[in-house]
Amino acid sequence: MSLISYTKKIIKPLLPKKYPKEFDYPTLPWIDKDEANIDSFLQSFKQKDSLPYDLGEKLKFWQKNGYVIFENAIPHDLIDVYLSDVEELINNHKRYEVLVRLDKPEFSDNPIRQVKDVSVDILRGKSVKIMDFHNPSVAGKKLMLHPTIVGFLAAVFDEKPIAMQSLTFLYGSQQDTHQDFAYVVSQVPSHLAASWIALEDVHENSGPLYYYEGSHKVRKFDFGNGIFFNKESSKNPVDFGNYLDRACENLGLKKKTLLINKGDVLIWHASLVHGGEDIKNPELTRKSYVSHYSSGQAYKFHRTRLGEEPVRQEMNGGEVFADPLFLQNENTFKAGEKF
Ligand SMILES: O=C(O)CCC(=O)C(=O)O
Repeated sequence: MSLISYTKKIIKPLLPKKYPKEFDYPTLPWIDKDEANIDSFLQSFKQKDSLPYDLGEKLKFWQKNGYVIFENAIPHDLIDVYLSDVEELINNHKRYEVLVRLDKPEFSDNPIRQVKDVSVDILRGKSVKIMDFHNPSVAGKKLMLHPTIVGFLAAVFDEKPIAMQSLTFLYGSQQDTHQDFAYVVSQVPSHLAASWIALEDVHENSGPLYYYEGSHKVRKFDFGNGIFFNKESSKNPVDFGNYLDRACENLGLKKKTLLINKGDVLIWHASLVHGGEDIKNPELTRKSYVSHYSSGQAYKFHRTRLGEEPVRQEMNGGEVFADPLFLQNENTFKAGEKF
């Protein structure tokens, strides 16, 4: 399959036939419903006692603000192994079948490429997202399915979390303000969350992530054909960003900059409004690892093989699917096995 048809196949079949204007209320995660009662939920949520944090406090913060931060949650030596896997991938890119997204004007006709077809200089530069490197990298899987993250999301979905995809950044993304549900779509669009793991301390001039506290409740943007962005939309991502910035400012929501340290994790709600600040010092890297998650009922198939039982890997009470396009490469970066 060509990369262009790969991209089309990822997004298109996951979208509902008739595009909605809002999430479907009955299918919302329990915590997003009006009647949600965290204290009574916790009485029957057995895993809470095995978590190294006060789950009730974190869930209450999430419900109000649309995100949580876990400081010092991920061991630095696991991060270092993942970074050495990334180094190997870039240095010897001609050997590997891993996709990158290049958000640069010169690649706009076909932004998704194989690493082996892109020069080391470009791979090491800005506006590059390494896609789904967790599939070959065992360390990448252990990061995305770390018990701190899985335990929290199991409570948010009241179900087993499934890791859908990952993006690895060496520099700040400088991405427009957005909400993820418009771009990352599962069969139940509200069953979505993301984690952002700092692979190094974040410097304020490196183009940090920003987000608006409590913005997961702003009224949804209409792309002209509903809440998802696709080729039939009459509005574009810039319109989306402008609408969201204005809506958050009008509501007086606080804009926060994510200045966290290596090993800290941000987890955000499907609808949290966020984006990437401008890079003020181009010398500064901002190494980070983003993963998106859904629930078992909303993400039953790998996005490139709808209707086909995926090859599942279970870890810490969460799951991730093997990449059906490159099955032979799954877990071939083995350094993470020692953790
Ligand atoms: O890390 C960033 O700068 C942006 C990441 C992001 O917005 C996303 O993956 O949805």
